[in-house]
Amino acid sequence: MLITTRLGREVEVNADYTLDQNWEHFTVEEHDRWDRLYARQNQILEGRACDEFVEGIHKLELSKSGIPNFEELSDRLEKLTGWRVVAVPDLVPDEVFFDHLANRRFPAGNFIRSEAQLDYLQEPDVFHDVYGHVPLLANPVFADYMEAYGKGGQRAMGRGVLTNLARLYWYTVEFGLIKTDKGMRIYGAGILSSKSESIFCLEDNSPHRIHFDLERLMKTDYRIDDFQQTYWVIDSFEELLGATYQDFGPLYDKLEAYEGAYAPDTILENDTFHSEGTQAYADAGGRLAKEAS
Ligand code: HBI
Ligand code: FE
Repeated sequence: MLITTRLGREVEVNADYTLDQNWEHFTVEEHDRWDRLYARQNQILEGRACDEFVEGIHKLELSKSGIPNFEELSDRLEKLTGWRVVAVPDLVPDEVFFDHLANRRFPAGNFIRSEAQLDYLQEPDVFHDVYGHVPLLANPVFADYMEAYGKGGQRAMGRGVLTNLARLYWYTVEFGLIKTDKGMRIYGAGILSSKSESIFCLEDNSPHRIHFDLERLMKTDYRIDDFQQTYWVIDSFEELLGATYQDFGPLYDKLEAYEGAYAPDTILENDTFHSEGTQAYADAGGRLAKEAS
């Protein structure tokens, strides 16, 4: 079927919004851009990314040799956890996205960011999706969490609480931090694929770092246009999976009855802080202020 993507491109896709990766269509410049992003991020993430991510990079042989061929990558990933990577144009509708995850298929954008957007873009491109998300899918516990999220998403849509579940995805899969023996580490793909946020989320005094609390997090708005004002911290992927292996029914009842949301920088009496932020970065106007200066 013919669709118009969120970026305004007309593309022919299958009923599940996938398309042939058509690996040959990437240019030499695009493969080179991947290589530079890959080298830059690997260096930045030393001592910042969690061990599970680094292990995934090695196990999947995600190396500096151009944009990965999804078939080859999927064959390696499938042997580890049963997941495959499929190509999609860019953002796909929620129900399509959940159906893929529930069936252990990770949809990855079939384009790479432009030179002008090397560090920041809102649409998920192949570098964000493959470098950021796929390594952790080689971890069995995280792989189960992602499948559970897909199944949860299908139920959440039926209950009218999709906004709440999307916050769970955002604050964990995209922007999560994990406390390890070696210190605070990154596991969220939105951070792992961004040079500046990889440093900001760990080293800046501005953001709050609060211990993971499912209900609290599901009531908290997030930002899509700038660094997060709050990062949620887990102790282990088992903690994350454990929190989602429960009947969400009673939780959804509460959330349905709850009007409104907490602002991204809210702090509450019952929050467990890893560090309370100054919010200086956001208060000064964030990215826009930085770009103007
Ligand atoms: N589509 N390709 C793609 N990637 C995403 O991360 C994505 C999506 N569609 C919907 C979506 N994410 C989120 O809105 C859900 O987590 C709620
Ligand atoms: Fe993502």
